[in-house]
Amino acid sequence: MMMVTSKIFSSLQFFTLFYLFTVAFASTEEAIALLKWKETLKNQNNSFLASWTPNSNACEDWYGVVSFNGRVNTLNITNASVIGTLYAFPFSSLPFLENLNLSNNNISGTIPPEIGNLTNLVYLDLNTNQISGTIPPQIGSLAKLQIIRIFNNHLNGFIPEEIGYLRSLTKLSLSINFLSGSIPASLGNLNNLSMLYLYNNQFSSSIPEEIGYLRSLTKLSLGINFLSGSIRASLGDLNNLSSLYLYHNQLSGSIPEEIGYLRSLTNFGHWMFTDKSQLAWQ
Ligand SMILES: *[C@@H]1O[C@H](CO)[C@@H](O)[C@H](O)[C@H]1NC(C)=O
Ligand SMILES: *[C@@H]1O[C@H](CO)[C@@H](O)[C@H](O)[C@H]1NC(C)=O
Ligand SMILES: *[C@@H]1O[C@H](CO)[C@@H](O)[C@H](O)[C@H]1NC(C)=O
Ligand SMILES: *[C@@H]1O[C@H](CO)[C@@H](O)[C@H](O)[C@H]1NC(C)=O
Ligand SMILES: *[C@@H]1O[C@H](CO)[C@@H](O)[C@H](O)[C@H]1NC(C)=O
Ligand SMILES: *[C@@H]1O[C@H](CO)[C@@H](O)[C@H](O)[C@H]1NC(C)=O
Ligand SMILES: *[C@@H]1O[C@H](CO)[C@@H](O)[C@H](O)[C@H]1NC(C)=O
Ligand SMILES: CC(=O)N[C@H]1CO[C@H](CO)[C@@H](O)[C@@H]1O
Repeated sequence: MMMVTSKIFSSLQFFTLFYLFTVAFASTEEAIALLKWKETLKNQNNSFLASWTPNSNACEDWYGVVSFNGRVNTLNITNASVIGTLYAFPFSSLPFLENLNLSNNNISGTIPPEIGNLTNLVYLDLNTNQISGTIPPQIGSLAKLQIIRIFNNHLNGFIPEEIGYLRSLTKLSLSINFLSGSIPASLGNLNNLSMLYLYNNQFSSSIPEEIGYLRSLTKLSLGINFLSGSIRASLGDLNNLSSLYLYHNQLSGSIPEEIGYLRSLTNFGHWMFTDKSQLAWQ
């Protein structure tokens, strides 16, 4: 009896120690990886990131870092004068990251394909930086993503069709970039998408019929592109649409009768829309 009890006790002790060790070890590994990224920034003396030092506790003391159970959950480093790239960002070392917000900084270079390793990511916000290149198709691995905001950068190339795998997406904002090609039909898979902002890019071809499958859409902004063809009657199926902006494209024909049936539609801008304040929609 004694022996059994002490055996149970020691294995409990072992697991407790093992647990504490792995938790401590994991967060140390995450902190080291983040410090390596900080070392690549052009302005390492950035006063916002002054708290990021090897001798402090990343979970408790670091600016913009929120941790749960010793693992980094949120990196909220917006408008913090960060000048650098994402090439050394520790995408593979932050398996529990849910919220990555690096908006309003000066991050340049491309988005590495390793972004696909952040498999628990829910919010991705890189808006208002100097990011160039294409959107890596690996983004399609991030099945939990609900919000993507990469507006106001220098992205080019096509939107990868893999975007259609992101079934949890509610908001996609890629406005004010140099994205081109046609709008992918795979977007039509995103049943929960309620806001789609693609204005001010270089998209061409016609608006895919599949956009009409997005029954959760409330806001659709495709203005300032090179979209051609006629306005799809399928847009008339979007019962919850409250705003539709198509102005400044090369669309032809008249507004389909079906769009007139949209009960929720209160804002409709077509060729002549000029209210610049609406461009702030992101
Ligand atoms: C950071 O370092 C740069 C030179 O590397 C210097 O010009 C700048 O004034 C420094 N900024 C601060 C806040 O110390
Ligand atoms: C992110 O940081 C900004 C600026 O410090 C702050 O205003 C905002 O509340 C933070 N958001 C979250 C989710 O922590
Ligand atoms: C960024 O911070 C500056 C002050 O450092 C402030 O004036 C500006 O409004 C902020 N911008 C955003 C988008 O939060
Ligand atoms: C971003 O940083 C680069 C390199 O330091 C600099 O040349 C550029 O002017 C910065 N751009 C903005 C918008 O701050
Ligand atoms: C990122 O941070 C900015 C500033 O705090 C905030 O306005 C924005 O909503 C955040 N993005 C996400 C996806 O939470
Ligand atoms: C879509 O939204 C509904 C209602 O908010 C939610 O229950 C469901 O899990 C969402 N689907 C996905 C794939 O996230
Ligand atoms: C449309 O809006 C109504 C009322 O807000 C909501 O109950 C319904 O779930 C929405 N439909 C879709 C497909 O999102
Ligand atoms: C562990 C893991 O998933 N690593 C992947 C990170 O991303 C690169 C680029 O897509 C892949 O090659 C790795 O396999």
